[in-house]
This record gives sequence, C-alpha cells and structure tokens, in this order.
Amino acid sequence: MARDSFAVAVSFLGALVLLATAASGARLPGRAGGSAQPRGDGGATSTAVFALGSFWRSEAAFGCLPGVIRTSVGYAGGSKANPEYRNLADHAECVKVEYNPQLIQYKQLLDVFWASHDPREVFGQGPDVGNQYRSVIFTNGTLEARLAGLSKEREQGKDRSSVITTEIQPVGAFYPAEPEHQKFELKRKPFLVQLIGNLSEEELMSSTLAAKLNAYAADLCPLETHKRISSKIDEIAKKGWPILKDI
Ligand code: MHO
Repeated sequence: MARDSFAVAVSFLGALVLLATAASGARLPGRAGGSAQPRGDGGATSTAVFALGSFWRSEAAFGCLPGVIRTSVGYAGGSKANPEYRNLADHAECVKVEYNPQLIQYKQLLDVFWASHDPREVFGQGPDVGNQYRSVIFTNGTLEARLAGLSKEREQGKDRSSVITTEIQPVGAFYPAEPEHQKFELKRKPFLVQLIGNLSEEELMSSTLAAKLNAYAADLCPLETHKRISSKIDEIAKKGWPILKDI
C-alpha cells in the first residue's frame, strides 16, 4: 500500500517536472528509448570529444550549454581495446558532447574546454594525478583541427612562462565508460534523479534534461540558469512533493 502510493506520488512528480519543463520550452528526451533527436528539419548533430581531467566534472562542464543535446563519458586517445575504469591503460578520461551546430559553435565549446581546466598542469588536474587526466582535444576533420590549433596558440599566448600541455589529435575510437560514471554529478543527488522520474541508465545517457541537471548538480550552470532551475525545483517541491506520514 505504502509502496503503491509512493509509486503514484513519484509518477505524479515526474508529470509535474515534465509539465514544468515543457512550459519553459526546454527540450525533453523521449521517455521511451530516450532519444533526444533535436529537430525535424534535417539538421545534423555534431559531436566533439575532449579530455580535461576527471570525466565526472568534464561532463558537467558542458551539460548546461544551450545547444548541447547530450553528453556522455568514456575513454579515448589510447591503444588498448575496450578499456575499463580500473584498467584504462594509455587512454584519457573524456567527455563526448553532442550538439546542435546551429545553436552552439565548436569555437564556443573550445572556450568552455579551456575555461574548465588548467591546461598547463602536467600529469594531472588538481588532486587527480596520472596520465588518464591529461588534456586533449580530439578533432574530427581539418576544420576542427585548425580551430583547435588556433585556440591553443591563443591560450599559450596569454602567458609564455609555462607550456600548454594540451594535445590535439584526430579522434579515434571512443569507448563509453561504465554506467556508474555517466551523469555522475547528478547521481550524487538522488533527489534530482528522482525528480526526473528515475530514468534508466540508457535514458540518463541520452537525455538533454539529465545533461543539464548533471551540470546543475555540480554548480556548473550559468548563474541565471542555476537560479531558474532552483526556483522550478522549489515550485515543484512546494506544490506536490509527497510527504510520507505513516506506514
Ligand atoms: N577525484 C576523483 C577522480 C575520479 S575520476 C572519475 C576521485 O574521487 O577519485 O577519475
């Protein structure tokens, strides 16, 4: 009985979130299959891959940007086939960003890349020490390689007293990381996971909303967006958050 009412309450909440998000014009992932195919106008989705330290934070750094459709984490840049978190060999932890190039440009993603880590650090980022945390821009084609190269020169030009360690290399195989590493920041806040209806791992991976909330959970949304999401959550909590009084 208690479990039934809990289930009802949770799906009620889910519906509220869907309503609130739809009203704001935010893009929603399909509940079934979780497809977040953005538009029916034939526009292509572009993909960018970056390594900039722990992929938990890297994923959150890109998730709130307007035009980002989905994010996921994985391993790239090494030679080992099918790397795993505990045995990733020469791979780097990476984030894969799928985006609508009509809404956000590769150049802007590069700006976020540079601003989200310290590319002058050698063999790690902050407390995370090791080759897996190296800084890499994985490019897809000559245009991206050129833009990446120019942005690196610009970055180096800001200060010549230390070297930018960032490598630029063509993206090869990208191996998706284990489910527990996907949307890690969001999963640290089970309340938020519940708020969007306890999506399956697959759905979490493909959901635009989950990518945004993952960034929100890590405090990596722009201030205005952060406030907007917070007040929406407060509103939902006030209106309909179920309080279990007895069992
Ligand atoms: N500082 C993190 C690194 C994890 S990462 C996904 C830790 O707590 O181990 O490599």
